[in-house]
Amino acid sequence: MGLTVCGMAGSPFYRKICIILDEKGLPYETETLNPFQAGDDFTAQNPVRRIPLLKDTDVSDDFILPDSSVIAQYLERKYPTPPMIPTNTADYGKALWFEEYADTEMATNIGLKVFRPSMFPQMSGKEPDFEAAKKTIRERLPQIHDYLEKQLEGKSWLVGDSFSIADVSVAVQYGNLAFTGYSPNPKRWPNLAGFMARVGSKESFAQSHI
Ligand SMILES: N[C@@H](CCC(=O)N[C@@H](CS)C(=O)NCC(=O)O)C(=O)O
Repeated sequence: MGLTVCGMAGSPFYRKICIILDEKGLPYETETLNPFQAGDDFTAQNPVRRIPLLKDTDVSDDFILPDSSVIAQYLERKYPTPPMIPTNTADYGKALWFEEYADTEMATNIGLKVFRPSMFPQMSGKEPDFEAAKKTIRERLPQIHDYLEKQLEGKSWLVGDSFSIADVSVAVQYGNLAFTGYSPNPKRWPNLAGFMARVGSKESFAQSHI
């Protein structure tokens, strides 16, 4: 079996795939790929130049898939057990919704508007824009926390009663938020705090957030 995940640990989308593979107990290699520094061959692998990529040499030496959602569906089809995408139709729909919400609404606000201005400048010796990050934390994130707080009312996991792609997708976005030093106040969002503690106690999540 020859699975390789290409990307960087700072990417929630890259970690999403590593967690899914770990939950499925599948062996895989990782290859560091920095989307901001990669050469022209990266454009050939993924015309939108984003990580992660999955290589699967079981298929062929040049089989490459971009996009974490596509990769997750591919892995689920190829290795259905244990399921990370629910098989029950209603739960399947709900799980894909949470994945979409995390990958777009959460990633735009947390990734682009908090993580990037706080962390990216520091990597190149520049001043971080904490004011921009704080503005998003104050003005945009509470509605995300409120929504998820409600969705988690009386539940351990977002969909059904087991850990799924819905939980992974949401939790990796909060992982990037935690990298900046901010976490939602557990007094105001207790369900969310409990959820993140449960996800954090998973070996697959802890491993990918070292
Ligand atoms: N929808 C894509 C999003 C991937 C994505 O945005 N990756 C970021 C890293 S977290 C990236 O490669 N950014 C490169 C860039 O913006 O140029 C997925 O699910 O894989």
